[in-house]
Amino acid sequence: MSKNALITGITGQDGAYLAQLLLNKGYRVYGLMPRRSTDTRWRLLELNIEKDISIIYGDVSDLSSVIRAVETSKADEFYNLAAQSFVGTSWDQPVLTAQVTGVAVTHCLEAIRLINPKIRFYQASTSEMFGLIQAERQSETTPFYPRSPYGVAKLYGHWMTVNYRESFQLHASSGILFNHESPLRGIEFVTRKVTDAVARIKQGKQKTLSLGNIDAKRDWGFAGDYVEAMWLMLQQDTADDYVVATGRTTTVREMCNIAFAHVGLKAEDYIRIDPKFYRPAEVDILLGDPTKANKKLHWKAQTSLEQLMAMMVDADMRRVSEGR
Ligand code: NAP
Ligand code: G4F
Repeated sequence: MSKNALITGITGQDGAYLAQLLLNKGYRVYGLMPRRSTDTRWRLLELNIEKDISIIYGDVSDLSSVIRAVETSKADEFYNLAAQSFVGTSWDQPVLTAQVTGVAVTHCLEAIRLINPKIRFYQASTSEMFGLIQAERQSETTPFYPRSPYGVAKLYGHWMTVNYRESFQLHASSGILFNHESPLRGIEFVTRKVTDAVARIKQGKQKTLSLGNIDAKRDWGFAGDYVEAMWLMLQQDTADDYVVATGRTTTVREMCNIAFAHVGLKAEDYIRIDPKFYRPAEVDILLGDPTKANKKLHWKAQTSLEQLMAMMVDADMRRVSEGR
């Protein structure tokens, strides 16, 4: 019998790829979508899956919305991907970030506890919780030290997920995902900002690219690979926490070199440093240790950073040439 899945954050990068994955597996997919004044479904439209999803209007910061979504969807699996997910904005909107990215996780867990404790729950935790890293390679046992209001809010959601698992025996898992990108990445994140700029510069529509701290290092993977790990976590007999990462770290500078080189340009000819993109506190380096996910979930990142950048630059070359 086919299963029902509820996804919050369905219009985001991961929400779109996860919805596609679950539809391909035969799930009925319900998405909680906040009302906005303009259409936010561009990713679902790009994947051509918008007609296959049942939208439930609501907001994760509104407990009644979440309760209604859980009741309406009759979910077997609940993936909480909704968040104010941009680290930079979290210093400008720390209270909203706490509510949407942090407290709302408890709305999801409470709705499950009240309506149907058998629902399996996935929480979108993050490597940003490691912040000022306490180990060279970060694993499930590495202590956390968040460096942004976003990281602090996510840490609250992470521990509430662990707590509801231990207190009420919920099948609640937390995926500690390292940075993952794709052609559907929001334009404010550094990889997509770079690939969009590469396309515009190559097509004569932009002259330079302004960035902040290009010495920061990230463990970047492909979002399409990472949503598979989310699904695998909920297929296990027991819930648990997993680091999902590639195990390779690269500077923003080197990522730019890869992206520009894909269209035969040199990054150094176009990059300008603008202090306005520096953050009040930086996460200098992230490098994940995905051994547990490799062994228990049989999951491994499939896409190299070179392949990922090529995929993103090619998509932006197409969009820019179409005038988008
Ligand atoms: P994203 O593209 O920014 O998507 C966030 C989604 O949350 C959007 O659909 C957004 O809808 C929705 N949302 C925001 N506020 C909401 C609210 N109050 N109620 C309901 N929905 C709301 O993020 P992503 O990259 O797909 O990431 C998915 C999740 O994984 C997020 O929780 C993120 O923090 C976490 N994560 C991401 C990464 C990564 O590298 N991508 C790594 C670790 C963890 P609108 O667009 O309408 O606002
Ligand atoms: O692309 P970013 O904005 O991603 P960040 O801050 O690592 O956060 C992303 O990954 C987290 C997982 O670790 C997620 F939880 C979170 O939701 C989000 O998806 O920035 C990456 C790095 C940072 O060190 C930043 O300072 O790039 C540096 N950077 C340098 N110049 C820039 C820029 N970042 C942005 N966004 N824009 C710049 O111009």
